Amino acid sequence: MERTFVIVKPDGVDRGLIGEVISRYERKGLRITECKMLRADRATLEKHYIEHREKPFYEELVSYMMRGSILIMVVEGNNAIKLVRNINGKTNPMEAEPGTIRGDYANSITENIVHASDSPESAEREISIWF
Ligand SMILES: Nc1nc2c(ncn2[C@@H]2O[C@H](COP(=O)(O)OP(=O)(O)OP(=O)(O)O)[C@@H](O)[C@H]2O)c(=O)[nH]1
Ligand SMILES: [Mg+2]
Repeated sequence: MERTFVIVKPDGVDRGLIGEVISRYERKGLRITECKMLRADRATLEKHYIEHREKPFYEELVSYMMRGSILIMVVEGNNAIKLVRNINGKTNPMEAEPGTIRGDYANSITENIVHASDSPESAEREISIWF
């Protein structure tokens, strides 16, 4: 059993895609074990995105994530980390396959609907930041 940390980002919430995102994880046999709606503050986002702090898109990313409400959750199941990233699709919407969340709904590399942890270490680090 594995757990991962997921965010439905402000564009996903504004576009009414919370149910769509959650149902895709649930249909794959994963379970939502924690869930909360909130407005993210800069200090929390700076911790969450520490690996990207020197990147040219960092400020745009943090501003976008503060633009509206987000839904944070913990998703559990066998191989949850890899399965959720497969369901989300590639970061760049031009490379994300149809049938993935980003492939079906995103057209911008910044505004790409969802976040999910990329390793067990990131998952535990991110869960402890947000919950
Ligand atoms: N504008 C811009 N935004 C980017 C770029 N790369 C990443 N981002 C944004 O920064 C977020 C985090 O980047 P990564 O961690 O590399 O991508 P990821 O693991 O597929 O996405 P997350 O699940 O959100 O972490 C992405 O989801 C995008 O919102 C880029 O080259 N340009
Ligand atoms: Mg990432």
